[in-house]
Amino acid sequence: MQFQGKCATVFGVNRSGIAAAKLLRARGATVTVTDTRSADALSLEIAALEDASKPDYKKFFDGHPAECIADADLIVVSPGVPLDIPILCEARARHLPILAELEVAASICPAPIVAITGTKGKSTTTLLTAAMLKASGKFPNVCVAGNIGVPLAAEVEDLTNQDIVVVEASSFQLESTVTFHPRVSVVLNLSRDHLDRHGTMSAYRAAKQKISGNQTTTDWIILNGLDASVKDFATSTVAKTLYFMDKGVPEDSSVSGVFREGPGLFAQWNGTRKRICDIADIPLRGRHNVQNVLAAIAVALVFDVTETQIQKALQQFDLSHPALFHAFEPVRTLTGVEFIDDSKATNVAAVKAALESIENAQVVLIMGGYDKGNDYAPLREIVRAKVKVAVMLGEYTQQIEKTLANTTDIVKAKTMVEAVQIAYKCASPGDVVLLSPANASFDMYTDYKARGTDFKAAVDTLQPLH
Ligand code: UMA
Repeated sequence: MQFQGKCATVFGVNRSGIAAAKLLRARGATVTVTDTRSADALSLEIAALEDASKPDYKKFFDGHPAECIADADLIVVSPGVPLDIPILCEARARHLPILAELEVAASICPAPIVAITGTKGKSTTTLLTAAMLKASGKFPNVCVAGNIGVPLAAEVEDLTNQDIVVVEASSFQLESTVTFHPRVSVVLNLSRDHLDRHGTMSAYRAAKQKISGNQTTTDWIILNGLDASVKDFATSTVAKTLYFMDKGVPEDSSVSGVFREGPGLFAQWNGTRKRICDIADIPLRGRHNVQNVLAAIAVALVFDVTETQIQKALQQFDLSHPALFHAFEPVRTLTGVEFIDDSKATNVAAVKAALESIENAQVVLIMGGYDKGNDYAPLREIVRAKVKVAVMLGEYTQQIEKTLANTTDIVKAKTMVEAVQIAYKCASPGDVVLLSPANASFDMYTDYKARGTDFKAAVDTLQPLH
């Protein structure tokens, strides 16, 4: 895509908007930025734009006035900016292209892209995939970007065609892509999430499906063969399909992919089957992480990474990456009660996966937060089986309480400290206290990290019970 001489208006002055604005200016565009927040609130972000004080750099804060798109040839949106705000409806009526920061960056990216999406597990799979590609030694630079926290626009100018990019792609980013064309796409799973933004499941699904819309017959799509809602993504792309499945190897030897059988993970490829590694080699807990590893192995096989290199990547996997924090993270064991921080579980599917991962223990579950349009019904059965008490945190938990009624005991807490204290009192030695909220954190916190940090702090203050 050519940006020289174009006028671009960037919506949202945060990580993505700043990176997009800098990239567009470096590529010869005249840039306008706009944000609903005030210039005061954005002082650090405006400083990060670097040359924002130059006279040709237009800036509109405290909202998006009509003027901000008056000269625009194209609009670039940050992921957090909904596409149905009036000014963007106006831009659409004027047939202005509305592009995601990911679209802009990917359109000039010289390196092949592996794009990973799904409702849960994206960040972990992105890191596992990058680790395996690094271990292969085939690429001078394995760049990790996207929803994981680093916009691709901030990285793309440093890449060459010898490198490779692993992008964590969210529905918010994919929604405004047009030419985005990954060499390998991965769809981990799909369940109800972000309906406050997308409105319907079919709109959410359509956004995710854009990951493979431009793929060709020489590209690959990797799909969860046991998730009915993503399995049939194969029918709407011409890319070659690999499946991953964490239960059993398909009888049909013409099905290619990566599978779990007993304690082993196997690849089945062109009619042959080989053992790649064992469950015991996976450095992360939980069934959902077996699925994430299988998906990453499938990508690795596309790039001819060997079993030995995959095993080495798993052995040396860096567990200290911030994206892994608050994701089923063990915090402390006190008087035989284990505390697990899963604050990153902002949807129902993630809570279900966390509960499935806890074996041979009863759970005291802390949940609640900003509801994005969730349906909690899929939790009823597993809550009845595993959760001895559910502690509702915050003021907006009526819907959860209604749906989980008669499955477990429900108690309410106003603060995290109170929730943790109640949970500790309800737990017996051998039980697990799990913060897995099923909701976004914005009712009480700036983000899920702040919520998880608050949980850890509250757990740290607890004293042993005798
Ligand atoms: N804003 C407007 N107008 C609006 C709405 C918002 O101007 O109508 C402004 C806000 O004031 C803010 C900016 O737009 O300044 C929003 O920016 P942003 O939320 O897109 O912030 P970034 O820092 O660019 O973060 C984005 C992703 N954020 C979202 O998708 C909400 C980050 O994903 C991502 O890591 C980052 O780009 C780098 O690629 C976060 C996320 O919550 C982790 N993602 C969701 C998730 O994982 O569930 C999808």
